[in-house]
Amino acid sequence: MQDNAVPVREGIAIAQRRKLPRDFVWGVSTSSYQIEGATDVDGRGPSVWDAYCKVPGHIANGDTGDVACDHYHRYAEDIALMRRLRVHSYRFSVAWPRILPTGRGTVNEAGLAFYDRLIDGLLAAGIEPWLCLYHWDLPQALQDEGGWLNRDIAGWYADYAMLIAQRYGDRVRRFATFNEPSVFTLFGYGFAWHPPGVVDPVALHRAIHHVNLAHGAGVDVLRAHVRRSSVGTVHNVQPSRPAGTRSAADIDAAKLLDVYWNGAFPEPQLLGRYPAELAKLVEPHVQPGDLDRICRPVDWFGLNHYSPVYAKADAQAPLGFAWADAPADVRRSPIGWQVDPKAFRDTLVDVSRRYHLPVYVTENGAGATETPDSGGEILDHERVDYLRTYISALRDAVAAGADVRGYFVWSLLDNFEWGAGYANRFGLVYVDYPSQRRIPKESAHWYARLIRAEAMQELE
Ligand code: IFM
Repeated sequence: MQDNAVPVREGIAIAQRRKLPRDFVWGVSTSSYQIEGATDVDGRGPSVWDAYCKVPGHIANGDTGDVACDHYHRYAEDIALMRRLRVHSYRFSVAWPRILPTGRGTVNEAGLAFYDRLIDGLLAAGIEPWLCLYHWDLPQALQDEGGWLNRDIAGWYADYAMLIAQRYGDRVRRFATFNEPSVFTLFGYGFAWHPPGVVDPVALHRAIHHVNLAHGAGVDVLRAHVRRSSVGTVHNVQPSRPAGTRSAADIDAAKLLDVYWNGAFPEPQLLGRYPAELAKLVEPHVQPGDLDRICRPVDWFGLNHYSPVYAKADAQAPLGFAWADAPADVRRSPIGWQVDPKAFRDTLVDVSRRYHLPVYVTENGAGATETPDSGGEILDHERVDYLRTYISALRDAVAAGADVRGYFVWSLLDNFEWGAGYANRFGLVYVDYPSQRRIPKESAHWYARLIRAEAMQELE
């Protein structure tokens, strides 16, 4: 154990100092492309990520999601793991091209049946499914028709939401329309780090608006067709800070990143307006009535939060700022992300006050590059420490008045971490990819003990 690490049992006591609301939800999150594999099995159509991964240089080590954690075939084992963790809820995403191989039109019954099995297995294990409709794996066929740049996509998405509501709405009531819309739009159209891999500010603003329109259309469908539905969106919200020299220009760069990262989706969706800096840029793509179509009533705010993000001035950059790493003088995780639980606490308080919605932390966790020790164990003390201090910060936020109702660790399993491939591991459970063996890490045992201890407290 490291010198400064808190022993695990004491860690639970510290993480438990303040009481959380009754019925607080403890869960874990994953997403389809990152874990399912089976990309050409049982009629699944190609997604934009299948194509993007095949281009040399896009993904570290040439990795792809072709096999990933083979969750498509091993979902029952993964549900059993969640049972051992004692989680109440599991947030997963549906792969749009698995149930609609070309994005619209012909339905793939085998794909629908997979999520039936998953949902039924979760319910049988006493775990509530939280279904996210979009975690970035757009059907390639829709991309070929313009993808998020085609305004018709709001209707295509609404039809997809209808299929989901009609098929699963008898067993699922928790739905997220999107996961981190600001990430896939900014990285896809602003930095070319995600598909479709272009740098085009006009396209970025168009895509932002169409994703917002799709969100509004999806909310309406889910609310109308699922009894007792509980609908939200999963936003990533993190303070945006200036890197580089921290000059006035860097400060402006950080403010601009903040607009794209933290404002472009929650503000139109929940406040009915684009942030002032964005309004002019989005305007050419907006039609009368659009903001009413986007700003629909939702039930909760899904917050993904890991660490502050950084920007620096770059006069040559198409968006007027460049992405930056966290400075060397701040505390950082093994993959270089800043560790700052106070920023998490402040974000929770801020989001809760600003949007007046119950907040569920739908992702939080720590990445590392780890291997089992000689005894075959993964003693991930740094992750335990991260989770302990972030959960403690969450309690501080609740004590300060934030309405936080749940917390989901990212992630259940090590998985395909987008451009970083399989090198960055975020799981509570280690995946030995060649054998697909799952090995719960120390953090998994810690989390299970925390959930049990919380349940005991609720009984007191
Ligand atoms: O793996 C991702 C996930 O897909 C979206 N949120 C951040 C995670 C860690 O980078």
